[in-house]
Amino acid sequence: MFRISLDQASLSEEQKRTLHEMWLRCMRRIIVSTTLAGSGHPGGSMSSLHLLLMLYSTISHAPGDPCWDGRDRLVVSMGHVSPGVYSVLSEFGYIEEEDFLAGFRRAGSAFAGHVESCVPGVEWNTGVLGQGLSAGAGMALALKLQEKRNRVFVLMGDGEQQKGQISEARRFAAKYGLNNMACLIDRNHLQIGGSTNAVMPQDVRADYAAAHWNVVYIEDGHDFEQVFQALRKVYLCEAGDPRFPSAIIARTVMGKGVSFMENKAKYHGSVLSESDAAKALDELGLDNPIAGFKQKRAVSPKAEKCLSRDLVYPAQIETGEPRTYGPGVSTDNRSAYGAALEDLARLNNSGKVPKIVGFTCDLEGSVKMEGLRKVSDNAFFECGIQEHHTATASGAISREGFAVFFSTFGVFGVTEVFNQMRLNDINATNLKLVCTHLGLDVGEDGQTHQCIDYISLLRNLFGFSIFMPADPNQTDRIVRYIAERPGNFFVGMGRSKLAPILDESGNPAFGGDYRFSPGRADWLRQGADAAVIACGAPVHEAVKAADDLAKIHGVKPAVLNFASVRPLDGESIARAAGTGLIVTVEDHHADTGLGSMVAGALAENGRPCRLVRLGVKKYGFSATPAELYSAEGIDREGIVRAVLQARAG
Ligand SMILES: Cc1ncc(C[n+]2csc(CCOP(=O)(O)OP(=O)(O)O)c2C)c(N)n1
Repeated sequence: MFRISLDQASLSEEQKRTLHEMWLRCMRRIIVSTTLAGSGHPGGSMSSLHLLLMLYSTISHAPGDPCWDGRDRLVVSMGHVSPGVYSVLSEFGYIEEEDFLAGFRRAGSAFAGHVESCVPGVEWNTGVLGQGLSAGAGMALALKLQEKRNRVFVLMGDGEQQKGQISEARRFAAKYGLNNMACLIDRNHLQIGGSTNAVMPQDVRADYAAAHWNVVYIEDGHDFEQVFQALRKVYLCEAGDPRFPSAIIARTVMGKGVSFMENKAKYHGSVLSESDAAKALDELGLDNPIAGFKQKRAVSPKAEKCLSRDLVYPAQIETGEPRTYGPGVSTDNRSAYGAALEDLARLNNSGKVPKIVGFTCDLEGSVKMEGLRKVSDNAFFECGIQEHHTATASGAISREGFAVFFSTFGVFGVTEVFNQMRLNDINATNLKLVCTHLGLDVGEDGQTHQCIDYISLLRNLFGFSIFMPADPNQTDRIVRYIAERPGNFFVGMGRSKLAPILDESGNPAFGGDYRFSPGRADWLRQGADAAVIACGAPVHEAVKAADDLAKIHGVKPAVLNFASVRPLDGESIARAAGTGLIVTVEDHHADTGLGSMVAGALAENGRPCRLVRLGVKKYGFSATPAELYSAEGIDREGIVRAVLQARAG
């Protein structure tokens, strides 16, 4: 494999010649792939090509073992330059050129329009601009914690610099001294809408310098020697203050190498016609393989060898003995979460490298992460009011061998950062997103803080389990359960103090030997006259309502706690339908949460049953949770009323 050491003072003539030949072959691939596909992004692929080639020539990597532990990480944040990335990966032997050219942007092929990590050599799926620097920061933090010497590089566009998340990532990387990372910016001064200055003026160099990054500017990002010298400067810690990360800003030209494409914003996302592609290839002195490949593309793409990544997760997480909160104890779920997290940190973070890692955004006390911080300060990251960055960075580090908890309020950890969570999910992260202050249970902070869309949003993410513990005992057990498992988990809770839920004999329903089991509802009360299905804080109201209905009205409903919202317990729903009446209760938008899931399950299974869905039907007031629950009819009285009315017809 072609490799250049950053210890050498400058590039040899032979290396320059080789690099030029590589560049020509990659230019051919970029032109041919995009013209064959009839879509794609040739302009940025060409402007960043010298940067990519020099990166792959100098970083530590092993094409035969793309997930090699000792590799440097390269995140291509501007995922639209996939033709350039795949071209360079062909050059370095990660993939076969022919598979890429025949399969680019086709169903069944791994070579998607924006880079995906099923292609060997691609570290992180991107395409949603502005998230790559955060992902790189998460990886760099992981390497620091593990005391590894590998480095992280992030390639970004200059239009992309307009995203606010990048400022968040810059500050985070500086705060935590991530001098093992560097970014490279393809400064071609163009984006889709034209000049970057006209679209949104920005002083990229000043922005990085102001955040304490070392800035290296390259006058000509198409001069391999200049790119090499910039990387060398960073490598030798000569770029500035060695405690901080570095930014290499390279002046480049959109469409570089084809005279009639250069400096034209149009070629950001327009491809050459076949005749223009022929002209471009001719200008570069290259052969034209388009006709031959057209035939190859007439048949279905070969099933691509997709990279299956080894799961990197702590081999063994000690979960300890669950805590039981007895009948007399009243505490909030978030305190039970904090106590369980502290236990986990105590049990797992005494070695050189912590296993349990926590992130929050200026809400440490409210989300009860103080215990984790006190036990292992090195594993707790205060990220400031920078939720977008934190969502991505915590996702990225969760793929590097840590059990990662990100906690904030629901409106900030779900609603605010939905797209970051979506990209995490696409990247198969192992994040434990534990959100507090859900729903009307937030109370007087009012409607901006009352998150009522957590289920509806998270249901869209195929990989997220959704757990809503009913009380402190169940919270404790769910937190221990998720700690030892890879995958994405959401655990949601309100704000109020809750007494432990008691079973029909008066014992804590989720204390002692109870073990949480996803996809299994808890039948808290048995009854044949109706079934009340609830999750989260309203479970308490449902239990009280059932007791009232039995005592006062002689109606005996079953009560089911759906702590596992996803996976959903379809069997229990079918059984509950046997009562003829299901009432769902949730502190969530009434149309889009648990009730809608139950409705779907009933319809799909053809179960005839009356269904009443109680939930939030408007943005809430600034009032006590009790007042708010009463206003929406999701309190004890509201549930009693709903059951009696539905039974009366
Ligand atoms: C968050 C987000 N917003 C919008 C887009 C659509 N988009 C794709 S590329 C692009 C312009 C990027 O400009 P630049 O970073 O300069 O890349 P270049 O044009 O140089 O390839 C936009 C707006 C996106 N992918 N992500």
